[in-house]
Parts: sequence; C-alpha cells; structure tokens
Amino acid sequence: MQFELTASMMCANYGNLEQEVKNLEEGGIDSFHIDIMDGRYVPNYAMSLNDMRYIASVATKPLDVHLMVEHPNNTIEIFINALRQGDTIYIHPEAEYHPSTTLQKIINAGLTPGIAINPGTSVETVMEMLRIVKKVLVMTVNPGNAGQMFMPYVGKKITKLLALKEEMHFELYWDGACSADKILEFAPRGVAGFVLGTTLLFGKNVPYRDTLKNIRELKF
Ligand code: S6P
Ligand code: MG
Repeated sequence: MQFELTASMMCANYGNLEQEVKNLEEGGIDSFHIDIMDGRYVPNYAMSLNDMRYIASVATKPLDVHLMVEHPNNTIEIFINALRQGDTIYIHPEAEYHPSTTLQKIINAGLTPGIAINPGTSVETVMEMLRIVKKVLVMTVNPGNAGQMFMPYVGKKITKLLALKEEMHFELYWDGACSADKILEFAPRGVAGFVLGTTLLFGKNVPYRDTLKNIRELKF
C-alpha cells in the first residue's frame, strides 16, 4: 500500500535537530511537517521561522509548512522565499480575508498549494478552494497542540472529501493523533499521507527507523 509519512517536527528533540533530521531521513521519512503558529490564530507558538530555515538547510526531503497564523497573506513571501520547488504551504482559509489570493501567490512561486481544514470547518465552506489546491490537510484534532485526542466526527468529512478528490484534483492528508489503526483504516480508502507526532513516532525511545518500518509493513 502506497502512502506518505511526514514527521511533525514540533515534536522533535531540539537538543540535536540535525541528528533528528538525519535519523528520520535514514529511517525512510517522506517529508517534514513544520507547524508555524502566531499565538493568535491558535493559542500556541510551536516552531519558529529559524527552525524551518534550519530544517530546510539540512533536509533532503521536502517540507510541508502548516501555517496556523492570521492573515498569512501579510507574511507569505517570507515562507515562499525560504522554500523550494516540491515544498508545500498549507494555509487555513478561515484565517484569511481572501484565501484564494494567498494560494495564488504560492502557486505563482512554484510551490505546492494546500489548505488545512479544522475539525469544525465544513467541506462546503472551502469547496471552491478545493479546485485550486493540490493538497488538503484534514485536521483530526483542533489546531495548536500535539498530543491531543482524535475527533471521531471528522470521519464523515473525510468520506466527503475522498469522494471529491478525483474530480477536483487534490490529495488528502491526515494531521492529528495519527495511530497505526487510523493508517490501517484510512490509507486503503485513499488518504495519501499521514503526519506522525507523539502518538506514533516521537518520544517513544524506539528508533525512527523501526517505527517507520513497522508502519510500512502493516498488514492491510
Ligand atoms: C497541531 C499540529 C499537528 C501536530 C501533530 C502532532 O496543531 O498541526 O501537526 O503537531 O498532530 O501529532 P500527535 O500525534 O502528537 O497528535
Ligand atoms: Mg500540523
């Protein structure tokens, strides 16, 4: 079964970030998930621009930058200029007056445009943007923190989005409380990738290589 595994770098050990990036890449991670927060759109700060720049400088795999900031259009150039082709920027449509303008800037820069959809946000309210983006990040926890509980009611929305992805040309990604049973259930249904945080990957005293291998060898 083909699916992407992305490391949620706000959960990494900042005592040796370079080694973390290397261990994850050697273990077979597909990309690095970078959670940027402004303390306003969500009540937390998580990673800084410098963390993102540093990871970009040592990683060979792509970055998926998840902007949990108000009005990302005001600062999007900072992120665009620090990233390269193959990297993704996700914005939250609720955080922007004109989200399609911001998405167009990401597209014009040659990066991959994405939207992140909160548990309480309906598919209907982002329908037109589904036609613009290449990636949709479904939040299965409320944005702002790692280590939260999965919101089961999001399952129905995932079903709706999966039914739209061919016609509207996007891929669906999972962010929040991702466990092996969720990958077993949703990868066969068409979810293209999963963000791995404290639930499955970090803080376990298990080498990343072993955890990632176990996930790849899940019996579907
Ligand atoms: C939450 C953030 C996520 C978390 C991830 C952590 O605001 O967007 O990317 O870092 O969900 O994973 P876990 O397994 O600790 O929930
Ligand atoms: Mg995230």
